[in-house]
Amino acid sequence: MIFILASNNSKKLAEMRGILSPLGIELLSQSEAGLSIEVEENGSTFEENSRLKALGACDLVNAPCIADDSGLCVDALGGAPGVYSARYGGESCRSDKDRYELLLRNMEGVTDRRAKFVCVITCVFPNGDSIVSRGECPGEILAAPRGEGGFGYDPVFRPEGETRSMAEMDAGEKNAISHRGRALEKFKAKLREYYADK
Ligand code: ITT
Repeated sequence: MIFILASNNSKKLAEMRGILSPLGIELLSQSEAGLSIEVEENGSTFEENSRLKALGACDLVNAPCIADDSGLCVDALGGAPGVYSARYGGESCRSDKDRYELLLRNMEGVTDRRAKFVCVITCVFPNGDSIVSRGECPGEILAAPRGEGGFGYDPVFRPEGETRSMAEMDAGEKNAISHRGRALEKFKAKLREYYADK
C-alpha cells in the first residue's frame, strides 16, 4: 500500500516510516510523489490543520494522503504554543533551538511545568473517505535542554513516567510512547477496519 505524506518535515517522515513500514505501508514524501506544496495552516485546531494538509495533497494526486498536525501544549501558557508550535516566536525564531529556548525563557520561574504533545493524523482517500486519529503524550517542561535525538521541542520535554527527555531516547523508545506513535497505533487499527469493510 502506497500513501503520500503531506508534510515538509523530514523528521516526521522518518518517524512515521519507522512505525508504518512493518505494516506494509510505504510512505512517500511529497517530493517523491512529485508534489511541491505548502498548505496554509489557518485552522485553529490540530484536527482542522491536519485535514487541510491531507486535502491539499489529495486534490493533486490519485492516492491516499496522510497528514500529521502536531505540537506542544503547555498548561501554564494556556495551551501555547499549540497549533503554532512550528511558528513559535515568529520571524525572530529560525530554528528548533531558537523556539525551545524561547519556551524556556517564557517558563522561567514557573513552577507548574505540565505540558503535553498532541498529534492528529488525517488520511484522505481519493474517493473522499477519511480516517482521523489523535494521540497525546503528557509530561513536563524541563529547566534546561537535554539530549540530541528527535527534533523540535524534544530536548525540553520529559514524558510522564520517564527520567529522560524525549531527545535522550532512541527512535524506537520515542515512538513507543510519543503522541505520534499513539496516534499512528489508532490509525493502524482504523485502517484495518476500513479495508475490512471494503
Ligand atoms: P508539516 O506541517 O509540513 O508537516 P511542520 O513541522 O510545520 O511540518 P506542524 O505544523 O504540525 O508541522 O508543527 C509541528 C511542530 O510541533 C514541529 O515543527 C515541532 O516544533 C513540534 N513537534 C511536533 N511533534 C514533535 C515531536 O515529536 N517532538 C518535538 N517537537 C514536535
